[in-house]
Order: sequence, then C-alpha cells, then structure tokens
Amino acid sequence: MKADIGLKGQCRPFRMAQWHHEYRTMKMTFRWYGESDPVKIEYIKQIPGMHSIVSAVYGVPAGEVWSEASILHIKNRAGKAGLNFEVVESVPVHEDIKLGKPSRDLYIANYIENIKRLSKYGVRCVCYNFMPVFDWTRTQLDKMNADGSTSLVYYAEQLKGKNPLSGDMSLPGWDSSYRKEDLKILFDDYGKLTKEDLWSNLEYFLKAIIPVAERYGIKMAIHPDDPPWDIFGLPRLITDEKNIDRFLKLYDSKYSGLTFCTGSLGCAKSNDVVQMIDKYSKAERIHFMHIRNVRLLDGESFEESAHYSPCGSLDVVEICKVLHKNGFDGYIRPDHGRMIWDEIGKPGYGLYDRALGAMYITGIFETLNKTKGAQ
Ligand SMILES: [Mn+2]
Repeated sequence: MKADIGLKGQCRPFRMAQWHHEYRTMKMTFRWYGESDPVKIEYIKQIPGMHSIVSAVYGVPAGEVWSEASILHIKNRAGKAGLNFEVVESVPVHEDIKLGKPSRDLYIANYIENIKRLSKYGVRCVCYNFMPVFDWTRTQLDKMNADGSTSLVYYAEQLKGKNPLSGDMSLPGWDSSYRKEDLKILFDDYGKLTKEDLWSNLEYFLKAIIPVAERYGIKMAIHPDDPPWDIFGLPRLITDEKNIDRFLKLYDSKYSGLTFCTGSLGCAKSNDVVQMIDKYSKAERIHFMHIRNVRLLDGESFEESAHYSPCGSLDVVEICKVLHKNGFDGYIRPDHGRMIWDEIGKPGYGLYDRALGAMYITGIFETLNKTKGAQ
C-alpha cells in the first residue's frame, strides 16, 4: 500500500484521521509513566496506529489536586511526539472516600477539580479503581518462561499463610510506601467496614463525581479488582457480571462506565469475558479496554502470557470481534506484557511485548474493518 506511506516512511497523520473517521473504530493507546519511564514517548509513536498515550501526574499523593502545569506538560510532551493525551490512568481515589470518613468530602472536591482540569487539557477518559489499600497483586514479577521471556504470575499457594501486617512481607504491585503502622490502621478501618458499606461509599462517590463528568465530557471508567476476589480479608466489589450490573445501576449514565480489563476479570474461570464485553459494549458502558492474556492454572493461580490467543486462556480475536460488532470506538491499550529480548524496565510495562500486543490487536481490527459485512 504505497499510498499509505509518507516520504519519511511514517504513517501519514491524515490517513490515521481518515481511518478513525471512516470506520469509527477503536483508538489504540499505550501507557507512559512520564519522563522517568525507560520507554521513551517517541518509541511509542513508532508503533504503527498509535493514537494516544495513557498517563497521569505522578508523585502527587492520592487525594490532592494536580497542578495545571503538570497536566499541560504531559499534553505538550504527547503533542510533540505526535500523540494525543486523552486517557488518564489513574486519578487515585483516596482511602477516606472508600472508607466513608468525614474527610471524604474534601477529597471528593479535589477529585472534581481534577476532572475539570483534565477536561480543560483535552482528556476524555479517566480510569480509576475502588480497591481497598492495594492495587493489583502478583506473587512474582519475573517468572521465567520456557522460551526465556519472563512474566508476572500469581500462585495462590505462595500467598497462603502470609500476613501483610507482619512488616516483612512485600508483594509486587503493592505500594511499598505504606508504613507498617499505617497499614495496621487501614486494615483495622476496613475490618469495621462491611461490603455493603463499601458499596454505599462507592455510590456516594459516583453521585458527586458523575454529574461533573457529564458536564465536562469525561468518561469515568472503573477498573475491575485484580485479581477479582477478596484477598487478606479486604473486600472487593468489581469482580463479576452480577457486581458490574450492580455498579452500573448505581449511577445510570454513559459517563459512569468501565475499564474492561480482560486479564483481571479473566482470572476467574466463572467470568465469561467475551459475553460480558458483548453485553457492556452494546450498552456503551465500556470506555477503555485493557487487553491482556492470561494462562489459567488450577485453583486461583495464573500466569500472564503473550497477547496472541494460543498463548493464553483468553480468545483475543473473539474479544475484538464483539467490540467491533458493537461499534466500539473507545480506547484500547495492550495491558501488561512479558519481558522479552533482554529488555530491562518496569515489570509488565516493557516496550517490546506491549508493542507486539498493540500491533496484533490493531491487525485484528484492520481485518475486521475491511471485512465488514462479511462476518
Ligand atoms: Mn488492567
């Protein structure tokens, strides 16, 4: 396709714009951790079909307002590299909001201010989660595969008998900045909270946030809990279809939607990921897709794998097909990748394997777009 290639061998921007217009198709994105990220933003642009970076203002404690200068800086860096900055992952939700403490109103006011500022600089989608204390949990970040690549894994037996309050346990993915004493207080607070309390605190948050998101054109997209079950007695909400249905009813607006993470929800064998994506994308409640593959093992164990369907337990072609069928035109990013080709970097967030994943998914969508009507 000679006509698609510019003089410098790059995809011509107008062709990209035309492509999105013509097909109203998904927008491919890539997470970038800012200047300290070993993956340069210019490298991200070199992945064909890349639309936007996914980033955040780092180094600001949860609950505080982001300076306009720091948001503008990301926008300008993206623009200079020829990319958009339309997705934020994440604006963290302060623990006091999840716990329903009196101070939550202050943190919610700050959250609202962040939504307004992000909208001003062109952000269209904000990813967040409502997981108590910890984000994603894995038991090892560099499990060697047979081919010499390494993966993030979760082996249930490695978690047995571990106590996060012992002070001598650190698990990958956990915020190591928590001091032992702070962690103890947080666990005590959550110990007094029922799952229903957590639901009602989530509802309180949505009722304050979503009307603002609607006004400022920001699609809020909650990330499911990872893994999708309770750990260490901490409650988890966004774990399966029944709970996602309940979540979406808490505030019935297109602006209160999902970051559908195939690797998180797909870790529970009972979740039919393809059917769920079909249902929620049809309802226009998926704004952001995290596409990742996982190999499910016995019990509650899994290993993250390459995106290519035969490498894991999820069928990425089927996932893309239902999105395409339902006219999904939101954002997609390749989620965690393996470490390959001796790359050194942030586990799960190397350039090479995520670039392979992005191209694989873009290729599937190109095929689907060009064979429209022939399915
Ligand atoms: Mn994810």
